Amino acid sequence: MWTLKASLSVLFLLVSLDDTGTARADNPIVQTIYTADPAPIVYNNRLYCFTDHDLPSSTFFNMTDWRLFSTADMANWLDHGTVMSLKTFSWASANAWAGQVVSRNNKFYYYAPMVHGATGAMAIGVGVSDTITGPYVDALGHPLVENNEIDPTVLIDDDGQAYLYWANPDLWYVKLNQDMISYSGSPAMIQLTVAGFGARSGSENRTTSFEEGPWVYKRNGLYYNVFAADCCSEDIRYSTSPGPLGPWTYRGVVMPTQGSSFTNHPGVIDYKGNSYFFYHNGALPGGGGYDRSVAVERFVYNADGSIPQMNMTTTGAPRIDTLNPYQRQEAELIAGSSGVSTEVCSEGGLDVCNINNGDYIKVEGVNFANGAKSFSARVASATTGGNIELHLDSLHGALIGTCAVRSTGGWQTWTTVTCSVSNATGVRDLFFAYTGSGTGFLFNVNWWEFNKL
Ligand code: FUB
Repeated sequence: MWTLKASLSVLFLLVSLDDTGTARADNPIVQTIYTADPAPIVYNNRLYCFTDHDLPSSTFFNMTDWRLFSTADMANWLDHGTVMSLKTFSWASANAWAGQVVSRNNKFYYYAPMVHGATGAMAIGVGVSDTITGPYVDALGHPLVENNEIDPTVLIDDDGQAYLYWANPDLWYVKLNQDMISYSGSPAMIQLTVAGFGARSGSENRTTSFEEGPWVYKRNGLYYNVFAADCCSEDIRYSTSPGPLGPWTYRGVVMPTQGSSFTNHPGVIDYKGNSYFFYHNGALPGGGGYDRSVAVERFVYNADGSIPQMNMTTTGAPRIDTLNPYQRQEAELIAGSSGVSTEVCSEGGLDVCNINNGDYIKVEGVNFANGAKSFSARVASATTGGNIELHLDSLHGALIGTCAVRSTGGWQTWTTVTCSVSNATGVRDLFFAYTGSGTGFLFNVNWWEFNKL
């Protein structure tokens, strides 16, 4: 049962307390908060990744909201903030766990597990939104299904039939109606056999390796179920089938047990001609079993449709596009960072906040082309401010400009500062190094842009 993980996790928590490293690589994809249970979806030529939100120093999966990040280049991730929370569902009381968003009927449906307060059991709710970025509202006012099992995933087949699957310890499915918020027939179990899901080697008393986190999709006529296996620690395995309901054939391990998290959770997607495998681990400082972080690897399917085995890396997926610095960019578009946070901005969207002397943000693949002449940023400060230093290629690389930020009279009192820039040409990684001599936070940043004049 998923409850067993609570006791096993103490070991992982102790290990994670030793993690005092400060390195920020491209994996995990988010450094400002702990994220878990990735659910990628492509919409309008952009890759969105919905995540859970682990709380710092947790001793259980006591999450309260769901987050969204998106990218157009697999390197720079835009923070969209909270898109749904336990407060969205009046009947929910705890455990904002692994969900998935699918698009249909010109709407977006967010299937997510949480505790049904009245029964104390895990139940699956449905959030709905007209836009992918939310906010999502409760589509039903009550759970869609409830049997104390979790981790919903949805497949919409080519014939239009949608299937909701969820799991742990069993694997359930039900046929969703066209409206995506009701179903036909009764929930039924997919039989878990060793031939279908592999033999178990973990500690729990189950026959097959199947544990939780099914991610069901169809590719080139083959149905895939990628899932968290064994417990605990989990690895990631997969099965394939000629149909949405089986018969499933076990195909092997996608990612062995790695990283300082006793759970893992798959999300698989094709984007701009590449295939990506999303997962989570405990790689951020202070990370562990209850403080996880989402990461991604690029992979290539074998000719027979099989998925190659992958390892967790800190380098992540290669960047596949460049960024135009002459268009206004949100400050919360981040490839790597240290120290900073994000918050809701009074001018819309989010801003970057909690900036201290020495903190930084990295943005990758910035295409300066023939050269930038100036830089502008939208900033606010309730203290004496500081400086935004602009460095190329590394945190201490060539300094191309420095923008001074002074007090604006409040953390949400915004003004635009501009400074001159030199020697910024070509495609370069850009580091915003934040400096200042005052104590406490220096300033907030809402957006930035370079100018050719
Ligand atoms: O994040 C809470 C639970 O941990 C998820 O629902 C499972 O898949 C596991 O990752």
